[in-house]
Parts: sequence; structure tokens; C-alpha cells
Amino acid sequence: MGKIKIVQGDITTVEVDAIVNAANSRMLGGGGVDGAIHRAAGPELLAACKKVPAEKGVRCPTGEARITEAGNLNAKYVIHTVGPRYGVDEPAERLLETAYQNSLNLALAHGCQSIAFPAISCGVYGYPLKEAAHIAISVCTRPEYDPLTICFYLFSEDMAAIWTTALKNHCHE
Ligand code: AR6
Repeated sequence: MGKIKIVQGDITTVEVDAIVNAANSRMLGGGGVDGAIHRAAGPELLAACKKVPAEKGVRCPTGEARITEAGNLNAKYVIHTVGPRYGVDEPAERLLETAYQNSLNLALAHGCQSIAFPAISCGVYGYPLKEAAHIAISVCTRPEYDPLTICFYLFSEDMAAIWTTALKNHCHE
């Protein structure tokens, strides 16, 4: 298993090769972590997002990921991924899994050694936290991602505890 870290804190302050953004499919910013990342990165990030090809306004379909430069963030790239809206986008579990998987694959393809994730779909998209943590950890511990140092930035102490438990459970499986 590669290195996995769980940190309670603000993902916009982290120094890594790639910061993952929990975006929406239009990729033009929003609330939550998306808004925080765009504010910290500055207007260059929005300009980079606008260059991503769109089909009927959709730059990144649910479960997929796109990579851009990172503006003023302490990162080389922002990887934008779109998690499922819980109870709306189905199959939710598979879509959350592919959101993580496609983000990690893009990081590897761009030579990244370190990547930071927020809790994708766990805010306004309403995914149950324990289930989301289990999916996140199951994907990130796959052997193909061993070359990456993967850091989860969770906003609250409670969420960090849920992720820590999921990682412990996985190690004892
Ligand atoms: N650092 C780390 N985590 C954060 C930060 C931060 N600075 N800010 C919020 N979180 P959400 P979603 C946590 O709602 O559910 C946006 O409007 C937050 O507490 O940001 O995937 C997009 O444009 C929560 O645990 O993302 C989409 O429309 C987690 O990040 C939609 O929200 C994710 O919450 C995506 O919804």
C-alpha cells in the first residue's frame, strides 16, 4: 500500500503536485470546496477551466475527471472531478469510485507523486460519510496507486475520524 495520510484542514493551503476539486459538470466554480479552490487559485483557474472542451455546457460528466493548471495554489495541477449527487445520479457507488479512480489515473499520467483529495460528494451532494470513506479508501489503496502519496483533507474532526476508521478497517480486512 502506498502512503495515505488523513488530515483535518483546508485543502487550499496544501503543497502537493495535484489538488482534487469536487466540481460540478460545468466546471465553472460553485460553492463548498470548489468555491474555496477557485478563490485561492485566482482567476487563472477559471480561465483554464474555460479552455476545457464542453459539450452542451458539460466539461466533465459525473464520475469523470479533467486536469488544468493550478493558478496561485501551491500545486502543479488541479484535477476537477464530479461525484454523484446522492439519490440522483446512479449507480452512486460506481460513480464515486470512478471519480476517485479517474483522478488518480490523471495524476499518474501527468507524473504526479502527491495528490490531495477532499471528501468528494460529501457536502451538498449528500453522500453518506461512512460509505463515501469506504469507497475512497478502497480505490486509493489499490496497488496501481502505490507510487502516489495520497492525502485526504477533511474539513471537520468528525470527518477525519470517519476516514481514519475506514483506513484502519481496510488494513484489517
Ligand atoms: N478544504 C477541505 N474540504 C472542504 C473545504 C476546504 N476548503 N471546503 C469545503 N470542504 P462540497 P460536493 C468539504 O459541497 O458534495 C459545489 O458547489 C465539505 O465540508 O464542496 O462534491 C460544486 O460546484 C465537504 O465535506 O462538494 C458542486 O456543485 C466536502 O468538502 C457541488 O458543490 C465536499 O463538499 C459538489 O458537491
